[in-house]
Amino acid sequence: MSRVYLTRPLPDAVLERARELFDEVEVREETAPLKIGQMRAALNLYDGVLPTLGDMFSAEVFDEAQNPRCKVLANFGVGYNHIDVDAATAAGVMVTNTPGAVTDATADIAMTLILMSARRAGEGERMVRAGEWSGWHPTQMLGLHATGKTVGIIGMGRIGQAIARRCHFGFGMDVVYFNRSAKEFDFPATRTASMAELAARADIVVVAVPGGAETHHLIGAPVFEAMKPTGHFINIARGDVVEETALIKALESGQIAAAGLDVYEHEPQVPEALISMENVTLLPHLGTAALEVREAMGFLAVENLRAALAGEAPPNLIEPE
Ligand code: 8YV
Repeated sequence: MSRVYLTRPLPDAVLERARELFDEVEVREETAPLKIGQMRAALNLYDGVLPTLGDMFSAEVFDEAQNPRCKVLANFGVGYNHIDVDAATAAGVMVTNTPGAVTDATADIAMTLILMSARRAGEGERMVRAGEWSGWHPTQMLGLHATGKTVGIIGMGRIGQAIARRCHFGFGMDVVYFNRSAKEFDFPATRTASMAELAARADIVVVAVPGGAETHHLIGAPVFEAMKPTGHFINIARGDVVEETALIKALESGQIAAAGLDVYEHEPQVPEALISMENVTLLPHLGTAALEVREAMGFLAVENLRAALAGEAPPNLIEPE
């Protein structure tokens, strides 16, 4: 008898699949993150839980849920910085995620932000809606295609590599990157010795590192100080990877030209300072927001759950550090 808890409504096809595989599937209708009491209840009442961004399964939660019934937290998404994997593993709970399903969708959102920021599309759209038609001087835009521009990517995992390919093959951009290890490419890509070196060389700086304690405030004033004054900063990783106050200062002082963000330090709160700046493109964490992508993520999360509950190795088990 397998009891599974989905912490938010998922695509119908995913729910149908879950109901085929598990004896009982309960879906929480609200989309707000779980509260600690609800997390503890989920760990003690269900064999498997599908948490999403915001459901903070911390060591504190596991302390109270001694020897929980739950055997698997099958995370719906690639980022799992909202789950204390060490505490979960110590309590006998496996944690899985959905890496392969999110790569291209998230890289596409990075390109969306790069293009909107470089060509000031958001500002232009607002002008048209306001009945204005501005004679922007072309020098205020950043041409990308075959103009010899350089993209600098901090974090060269699956998503970083997908962004690099789009920039090189799609827009003829040069690629530099900063990563813990060197990566092999079938096109020229230069690994820099530091983020400051990357920032100095890049016209567009993109952050694509995983969230978590190791990358908290990874990007701060030193990176923005090293960037070109014509540079654009793009974040599609996690909001807390960037020290938001330093980014705001860099934008307000003209240290950097613009920013494009899909994630924020305290989502869904977005600082008024960012909202008030015309040269900042703001998206509401659209990373994987597309039906086909969410279905693929959901099927993978359900498969992780099925395998783990059946005593098989789940496709994407996260090992404690
Ligand atoms: C989630 C994300 O996919 O996959 C991730 O880590 O950042 C998000 O796009 C989405 O929020 C569903 O939880």
